[in-house]
Amino acid sequence: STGATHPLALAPVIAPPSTVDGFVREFLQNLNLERGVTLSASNPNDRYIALAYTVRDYLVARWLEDQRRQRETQAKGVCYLSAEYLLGRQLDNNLLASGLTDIATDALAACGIDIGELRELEVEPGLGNGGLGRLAACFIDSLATMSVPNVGYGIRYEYGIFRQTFVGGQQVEQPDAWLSLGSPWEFPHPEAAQTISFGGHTETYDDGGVTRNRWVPGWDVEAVPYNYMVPGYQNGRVNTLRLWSAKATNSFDLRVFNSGDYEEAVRAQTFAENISKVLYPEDSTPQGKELRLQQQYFFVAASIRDFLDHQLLPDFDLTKLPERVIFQLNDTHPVIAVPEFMRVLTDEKGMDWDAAWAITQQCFAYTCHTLLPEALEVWSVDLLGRLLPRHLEIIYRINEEFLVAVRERFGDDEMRIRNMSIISEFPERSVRMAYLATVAGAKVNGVAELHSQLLRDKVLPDFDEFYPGKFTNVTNGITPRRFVRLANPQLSGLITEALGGGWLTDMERLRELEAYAEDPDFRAAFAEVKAANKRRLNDVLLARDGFEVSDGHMLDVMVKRLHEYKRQMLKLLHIVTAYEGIVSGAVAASDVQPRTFIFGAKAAPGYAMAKRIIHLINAVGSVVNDDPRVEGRLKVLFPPNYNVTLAERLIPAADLSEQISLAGKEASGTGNMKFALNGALTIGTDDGANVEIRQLVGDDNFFLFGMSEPEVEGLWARGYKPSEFYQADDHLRRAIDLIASGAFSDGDKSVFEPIVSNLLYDDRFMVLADYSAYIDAQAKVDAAYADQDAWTRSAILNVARCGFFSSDRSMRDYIERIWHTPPSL
Ligand code: GL9
Repeated sequence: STGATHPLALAPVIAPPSTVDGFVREFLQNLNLERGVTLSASNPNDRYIALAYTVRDYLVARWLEDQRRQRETQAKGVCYLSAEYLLGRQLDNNLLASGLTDIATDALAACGIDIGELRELEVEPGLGNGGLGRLAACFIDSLATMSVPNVGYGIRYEYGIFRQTFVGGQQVEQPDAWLSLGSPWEFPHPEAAQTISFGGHTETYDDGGVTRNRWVPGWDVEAVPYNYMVPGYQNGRVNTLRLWSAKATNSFDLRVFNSGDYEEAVRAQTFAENISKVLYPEDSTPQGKELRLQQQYFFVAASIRDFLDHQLLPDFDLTKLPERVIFQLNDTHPVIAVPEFMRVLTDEKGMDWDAAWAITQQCFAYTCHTLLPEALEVWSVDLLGRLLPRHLEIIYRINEEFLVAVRERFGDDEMRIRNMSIISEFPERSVRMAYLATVAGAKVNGVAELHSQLLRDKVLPDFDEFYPGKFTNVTNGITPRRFVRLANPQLSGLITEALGGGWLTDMERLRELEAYAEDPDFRAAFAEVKAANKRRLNDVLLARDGFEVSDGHMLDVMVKRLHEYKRQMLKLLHIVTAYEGIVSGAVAASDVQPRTFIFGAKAAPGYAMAKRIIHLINAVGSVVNDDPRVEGRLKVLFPPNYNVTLAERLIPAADLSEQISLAGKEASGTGNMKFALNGALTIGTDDGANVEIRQLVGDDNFFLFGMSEPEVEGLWARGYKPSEFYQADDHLRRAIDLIASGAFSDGDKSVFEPIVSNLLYDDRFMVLADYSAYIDAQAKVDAAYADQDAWTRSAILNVARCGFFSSDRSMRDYIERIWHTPPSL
């Protein structure tokens, strides 16, 4: 209690009235008080910021109330630890969640402002690379919508994922200065900074007769929390996302200052602040950089401290932690939290090792997002020991005790011991973070049925045997609020007309649309929505990139990170084959179903092959788009800088969703779900969540092709020779020869030679082996598309049968099988 006596201060959460007048007043006040301008003197950025503050003002009361209640009830909650949150724009989402969309639109119109124009000014926080970061954003949306206590913890990168531009068809990265015009959605709390230590050494000391180890750190930085509201969908619930930003500590400054070296003081400041400067743009291929480990430890140490010191009541009995919290590890990135938690419980809280370890094993769970061996993070002991010496000791002890237990169970099977050790010896001594997470976690989950199965059978079979019941699956999901309601308002309107309200938080209700698939009027309306979405996309791409989306074209879309395993090259070979067929005269242009192929993909800046493939897509695009022989039939568009904002426009307009990874490589995919829920049909391999999509929508409504995962393994075992596939297939040979001839590089054969020879002589992801099956499946797509009404029926069935992929369902699975965190109302 503050000792307040004024009646207003006794209920100190004040929300403005939910009326147009109330909104106008709040908005104008924000222009005056926060921007220091009048309406007539304001510029568009002032208005956007004032609008954002106004929406915030409505949500804040609920947020403060939910925080108060959480402190009071101390209900069990989820601390989601994720190095990435790919949030997308906030304004529309927060308007939708608060139910203020219409009021805000009218209020701004009454001020002479088109809210649509302000919407376009928001720079999306791109604090993630792709699927993994977007998944985290979907999950916190669902948790808030389901009223489950949750804090999302992460890093407030000053620069998010780079802005992609094309120069001469090649990717050039630009910094993403997303904060430069202000950041109205965040609440900075510099006064609540945590001090996070690094380096130094460990020492033993005498603790009343017992010898203990402790850490004597070498340097530290401040972790400043920035809080974001995470509103549930029209349920009055607001959870928190807390992102940490690095700042130099005073002690750091002071020490250097006392040495009289001003330049050195400023340099030290920069060094500290580098920690949260930039998101590493490598998806699935961590480079083992020291700064990245600094980032990881920085945010998990701050988060654990925040939870223990500020979320718990002061006299909390730490042995009760498993009833109060679960820390979910989003991939290996936050796994250093495990030894940090052990260090805090033992070294700082004085708990004995066994008790601390028993608690730790109940308070953590781990999600694995990949099978690619190069994506499983490993830190060299040398680096880890230098940066976090005490943590390395703790990891050694965890490993020692773990291996003792393994020996007890399996005997002195040295091969197995070596395979299961958290410490690997080759090529250098290092810590396998996925193993550490598996040993520490109460549960380990993969992200789709196939992936979870392969994780148990291929990646961690010994662990699966050692820990029966620890491994489980939770198939990924996507939030229907952003990816259906906001991205596709017209489809949402049509669904609501048919089903009434309530489906957006109960997506299994989409099943009721199955009956409507048989209704010609509904099909016509559905087709009209798709056509309208294509027109809207045309407007967006025209304004953004000067591209035109022609009427009557099938929209064939492949959007995702550029990676060889995802096989953008396979898509490109299909395009080159279609093009070559027409220009060689083998196929009459008039017989070809008009198609526009759309790509969206960023390549990791250091991934040379991926960047070359981007170059080739652009090169093929400019030749195809300029060739009068295929005009009106084939078009290739590659808008740069694919991001959440563009996804929201592209996906609802798509007819065909390309999900064509080599079977066994794509852990889940989540784009695949977004397309299906927006009425695109999928052409895909039996990989990741495609498997489950196909099972749900039925074979008649899905274009399956290519080898299955066991067939892939079989072909590897027999010995894969891509050149044999090249020799055996005329179309394939002609497509590859055309690329090799320099037809897409002004006759210069050298430009794409590395791609050609990689395909012919290496082809790790078996593009050539799946080529002919892919071309056949694409012929079936053409045939199916010719019957528009039947296609629309299939599209409706895709929507009707994919309610399962709501992230609300994913959250229910985590809650019931891993977290045990019921809603707290
Ligand atoms: C990924 C997997 O590759 C995807 O298949 C999966 O859908 C998502 C979410 O579980 O996780 N793992 C991973 O490292 N990325 C994924 O998309 N990469 C990026 O986020 C770029």
